Amino acid sequence: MPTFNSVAEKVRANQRISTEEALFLFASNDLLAIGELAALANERKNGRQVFFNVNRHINPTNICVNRCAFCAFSRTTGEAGAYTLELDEICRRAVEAEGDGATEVHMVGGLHPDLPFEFYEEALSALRRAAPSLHIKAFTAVEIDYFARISGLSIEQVFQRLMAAGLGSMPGGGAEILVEEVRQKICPEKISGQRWLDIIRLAHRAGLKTNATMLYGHLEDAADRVAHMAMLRDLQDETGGFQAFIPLAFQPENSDLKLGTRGTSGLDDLKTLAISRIFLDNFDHIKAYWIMLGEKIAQVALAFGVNDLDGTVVEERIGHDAGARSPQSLTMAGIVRLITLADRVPVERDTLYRPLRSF
Ligand code: V47
Ligand code: SF4
Repeated sequence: MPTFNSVAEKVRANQRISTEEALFLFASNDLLAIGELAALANERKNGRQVFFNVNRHINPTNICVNRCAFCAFSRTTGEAGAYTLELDEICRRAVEAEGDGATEVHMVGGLHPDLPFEFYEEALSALRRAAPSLHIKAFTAVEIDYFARISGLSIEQVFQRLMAAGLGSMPGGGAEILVEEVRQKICPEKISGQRWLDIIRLAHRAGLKTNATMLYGHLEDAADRVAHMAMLRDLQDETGGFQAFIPLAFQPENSDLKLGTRGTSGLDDLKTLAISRIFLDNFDHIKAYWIMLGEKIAQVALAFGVNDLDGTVVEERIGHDAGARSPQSLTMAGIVRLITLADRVPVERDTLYRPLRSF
C-alpha cells in the first residue's frame, strides 16, 4: 500500500509513480502537499518559466454527425444556430489574427455530413496563402478518422495530403476519457479510445506533434482518469510525439443533463492538474486552459505544476456554448500580468515550444 511519504520519496528521487500511487493521490485531499510535489516535478523540467502562445481558434462548422452527450457546441443541419464558415471567412479571421500578433491558428470543428475531404484540404492551403506566418494546428484524431472514411483514403494518406496542404501539428481534443465503458456513455458515436490512440500514433509517425486532453468532471471516476493518463504515458514512451497534456474541466450547461450538472470544484481542478504533472513524467508541458477553469484557478494552477497557459483565444465556442463564465479572450498583457503576479516568468512560445520572447 502506498503512503504519502513513499509516493513523495519517489517524486523527489525523480522516479515514475505507478497507477496505484496516482490513485492514492486522488484519494487524498492534502491538496497543498500534492501541489508541492507537482511544483517540484515541474520546476525540474521548466524552472520558473511559464509559456503562453498567441493564437486564434477557428471552428469552421458546428454541424456534427456525432452529437456527443457532453457537447453543447454541435448542431444538426438546419437546427437553429447551425453554421458553416466560408473559406473566405476562415481566411479573414486568420489574417486578422496574424495582424494582431498571433503565431498560430487552432482549427477544429464538427463532423459535417456533406463537406468533402477537399474542403479541409483547401481550407489549409487557403489559410497558408492568406496568412503564411501562422502555424496551423488543426483537426483532432476524431476528425482525421472521419476524413479517412469520407475520402476512402488511409489515415497515412490523409496525413500526407493535409501536411502537404499546410497542417503543422494537431491539438489534443477528442480524447475525452479513453476508457471504453465511460466513452460508451458520454460519446457512443465517437471513435473508440483505442482508435484515438492508433491515429495519434500514426500522426506522431508522420512527424506531427500533438497534444492530449482529458475531459473530466462528468461520469468518470479517479480510476478512469488514471487509466486514461496511463494510456497516454505508454504511447508517449513509444513515440515521444506529445507536447502538452491539457485536462479539460467539464462545463455542464446546455449539455445532456444525464451527465450531471455539478461541474468541477476548484480543489478537483488543482488536484487533477497536479497529479497529471506528477504521473505524466514523460510529458514536458501541462497546460491550464483558463477558458474552462476560469482565470483565477488557472493562475493558482501555476503553483500546482502547470507551466503553460492557453491562450489569447479571441473567440471560443466549445466551452462557452456549455456555459463557461470566463471571458472570450485575454490580451497578451492580461496573460503576462497573470503569470507575473504568480511570481513566474512569462515566455511567449510558438506552437512547437520555441521561446519567442520573455517578459
Ligand atoms: O474534445 C466539449 C471538449 C474539446 C465540452 O490541444 C468540452 O492545445 C468541457 O481539445 N465542457 C475540444 N469541455 C477543445 C480542445 C482543446 C482546447 C484547447 C487547447 C487544445 C490544444 C485543445 O473540448 C473536445 C472536448 O473534450 N469539450 N464539450 C464541455 N461541455
Ligand atoms: Fe461533434 Fe466533437 Fe461535439 Fe462530439 S465533441 S458532438 S465529435 S463537435
